[in-house]
Amino acid sequence: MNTKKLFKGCVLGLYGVATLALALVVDISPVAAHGERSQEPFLRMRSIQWYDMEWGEESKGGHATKVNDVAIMKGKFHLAEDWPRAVGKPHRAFFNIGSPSPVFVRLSVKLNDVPTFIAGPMEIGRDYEFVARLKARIPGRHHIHAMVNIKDAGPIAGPGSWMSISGDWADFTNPIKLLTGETIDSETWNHANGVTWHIIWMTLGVIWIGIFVSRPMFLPRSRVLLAYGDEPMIDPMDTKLGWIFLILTFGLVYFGYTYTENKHPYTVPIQAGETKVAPLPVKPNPIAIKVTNANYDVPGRALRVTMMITNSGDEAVRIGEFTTAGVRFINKVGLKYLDKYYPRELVATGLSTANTTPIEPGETREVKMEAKDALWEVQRLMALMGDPESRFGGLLMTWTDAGDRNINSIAGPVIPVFTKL
Ligand SMILES: [Cu+2]
Repeated sequence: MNTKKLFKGCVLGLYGVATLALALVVDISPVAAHGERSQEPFLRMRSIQWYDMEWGEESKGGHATKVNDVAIMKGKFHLAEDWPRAVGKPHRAFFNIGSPSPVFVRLSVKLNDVPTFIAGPMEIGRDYEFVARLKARIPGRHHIHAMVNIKDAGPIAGPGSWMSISGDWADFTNPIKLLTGETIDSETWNHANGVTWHIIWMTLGVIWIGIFVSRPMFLPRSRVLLAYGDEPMIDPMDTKLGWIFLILTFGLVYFGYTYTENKHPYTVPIQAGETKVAPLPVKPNPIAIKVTNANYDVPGRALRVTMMITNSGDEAVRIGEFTTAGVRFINKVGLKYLDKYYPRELVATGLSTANTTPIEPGETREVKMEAKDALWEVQRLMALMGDPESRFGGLLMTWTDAGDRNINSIAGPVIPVFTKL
């Protein structure tokens, strides 16, 4: 076994130990993956609302991604108008992928066709489309989420799906062509260098602390300091050692800097600043929705929403889907448009309306919609009943007969109902 293999083995072992430790404290069922359900419902329902998600070829019925091959993950998200007051506004947001350790290498991300590698502002009420190119690195079956990290709010994860990687981790390479023409493998490049510097600085630190631990220990030293001040504490040896360490530290920094400057005369700093991405253009939407009343039937596990829907377009529309927190509640209309590889554990067929006739052009109708499924509890979305601001949110999708889709982000306060109405 060579050192590279040994190192990879050790890292894998560490992941294993960490997972095992987590498994002991968290109740993990096959689809729970890594705790996405513990994120507050208001974060999942009323901040970033995801739709049209795809997780590589596998999510279209294809095969697992081989180590070194690229999987394309894409989708869209809407920043809810009803953004919770308790959540930081997306003034600085960074799109990322949530995965159990670096199983994929994120080669690139495009938001609305703009390459993004720095955080930037996003607009509430608007939509963004992402395309992420992920290079398969560690074999296995991994639960992968799209997510947006928002300053003052933290990471907001989208729905997750399983992505498989086949092959051998030892075969993984990540060659990158530098601007100077040289090609390096970022997986292994300068690995020894990194390890050496860690050892050098850690050794220095350990010796420095060691000196003060042994002559004498912290506690007696602290008591002398408090009683008599620092004068009796410093002997000539301390001063000498202090100088040696000072000169050594500055010498190492200076040597390291000049060596690097000579070896790599052309360097570019890590890019900071901001990526300003324009949101997707607003699609004309003839549907206007006003939520007038909503309640959650606790024993029946159903959200009931009463809303006024106005169709000012020139084609009749039907309600087909209500998506919230990545969970897709669909009826017969929505089923037609449901991509069949969407994670089964996030699809609920319990969407219904009292009146199923299409909403005609020019019509304003009071619609009573019910989204009923045990997923409300399974996904722990009804924990919002315990929030000081019990509001639901989600995307309501309507379709014309021709298959045109309108998306409205709806929200409103929810009142719990503990007995059947
Ligand atoms: Cu997950």
